[in-house]
Amino acid sequence: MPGTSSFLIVANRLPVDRVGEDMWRRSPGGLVTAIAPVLQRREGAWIGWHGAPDERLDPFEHDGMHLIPVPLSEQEVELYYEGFSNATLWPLYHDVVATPVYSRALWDAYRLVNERFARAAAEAAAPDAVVWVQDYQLQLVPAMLRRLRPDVRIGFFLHIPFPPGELFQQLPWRRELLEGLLGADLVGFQRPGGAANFIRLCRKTLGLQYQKHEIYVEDRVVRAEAFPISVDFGELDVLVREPHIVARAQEIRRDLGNPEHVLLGVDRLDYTKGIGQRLKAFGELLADGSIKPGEAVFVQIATPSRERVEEYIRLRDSIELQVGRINGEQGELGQQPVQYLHQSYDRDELAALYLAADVMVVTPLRDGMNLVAKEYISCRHDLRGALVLSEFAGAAEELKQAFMVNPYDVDGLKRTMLTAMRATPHDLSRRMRSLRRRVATYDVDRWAQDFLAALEA
Ligand code: ADQ
Repeated sequence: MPGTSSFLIVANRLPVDRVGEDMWRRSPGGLVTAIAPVLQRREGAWIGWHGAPDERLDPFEHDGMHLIPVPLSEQEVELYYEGFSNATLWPLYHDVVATPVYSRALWDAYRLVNERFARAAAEAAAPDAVVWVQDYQLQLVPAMLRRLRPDVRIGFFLHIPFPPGELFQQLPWRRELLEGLLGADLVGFQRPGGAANFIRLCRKTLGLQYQKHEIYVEDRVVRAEAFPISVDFGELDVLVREPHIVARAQEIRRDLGNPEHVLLGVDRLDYTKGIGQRLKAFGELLADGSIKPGEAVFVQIATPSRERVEEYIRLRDSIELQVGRINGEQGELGQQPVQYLHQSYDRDELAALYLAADVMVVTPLRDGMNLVAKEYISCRHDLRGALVLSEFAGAAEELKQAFMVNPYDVDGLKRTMLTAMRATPHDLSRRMRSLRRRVATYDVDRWAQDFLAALEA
């Protein structure tokens, strides 16, 4: 029996966090902001896990959205989410910067949970519905759903990089994953390179024919293309002009001792983000006297993330050791060059931090897009502020006017951070104007519209 939703989002998580018994709050983040209005307009539904293991919940309404919880057991969280998604796929898709774990038990759980999501979507979708599946945790869902419901139109978007064949081929279940994605009518990637990697792999591994963006799968055509995700430029641009944000930004600078340069990093605490590399570069600049004591402060905000996965536990220890060393060796009484905060902040505080920072340092070793870079740009209507950006972030494809770096090159990183700190106001405003033009025209709303237009064409 088909369901009643003509538009469905399927994602690992529902777009809400629990704030009390049966009380929910919309989760922060661009995806929710972009998709919530589409859902509300189209009477759609969102299928996802609600965040608590071993709990079954009935579908409920929140904020004009129909939400359909998918249950996960404690063990499935461990094997499917922390395991196959975050200890196998995440490192493999990010250039194997950590060693992926290949385990049949993790794969079995991944397949089982993907099947459950596909069944939930099949039950909720109205005849000929549009279903948009999100991200690496659910790559088998498109094919599973197509088997159950050949009538629906299926889109898939991968938020993280899609790796080159040399790496992807390591995966013992590479055929199954490619076939899973090929269940979709449209497979979206952050960069054209991701789409090209995928198309080449379909030819090489599955022997499929293709032309440009189209792959021929039996009697169907699957399109694979890039749709670079973005942020809500307009919302940030308005928010950051509000007096309480401006005042808070000034207060932050004062609390830091009004240094000449405030450098800022904002990331989930993840080994792909290059936090250690940027701290090393900053520490060396202090040690070799390129930055005078008290001249600059580095604020590193690191959101707690995946705290039960082993690599993340090790990363936290190593970053905290590094911060302690730099402050111990280069600091003075009452004056620490690195301010490290292992905490989450709300939109207002993040906006104030962006406004307070002279140099935003975004140095991932590999990143699907990196929204922090685009958020920073959205907040700098004053045309001040410098963006130091890794060439390995998806965002580098669009944000050509940033100060580009290779985060593996410590000397290059040091040089570029200094160049950004010493840049003239004229140079900064010229760069920022062009960066803002890009993010303003290609915002998150446009991203969702473009993807859905291509899916429904
Ligand atoms: P992430 O790896 O999480 O996303 P990113 O794109 O930078 O990386 O998004 C992080 C988001 O979390 C930003 O909106 C940021 O403001 C917020 N955030 C970070 N630190 C925070 C803190 N301390 N407190 C509160 N909020 C914080 C994945 C991919 C990316 C891709 C996005 C979207 O890895 O490459 O850009 O999905 O597709």
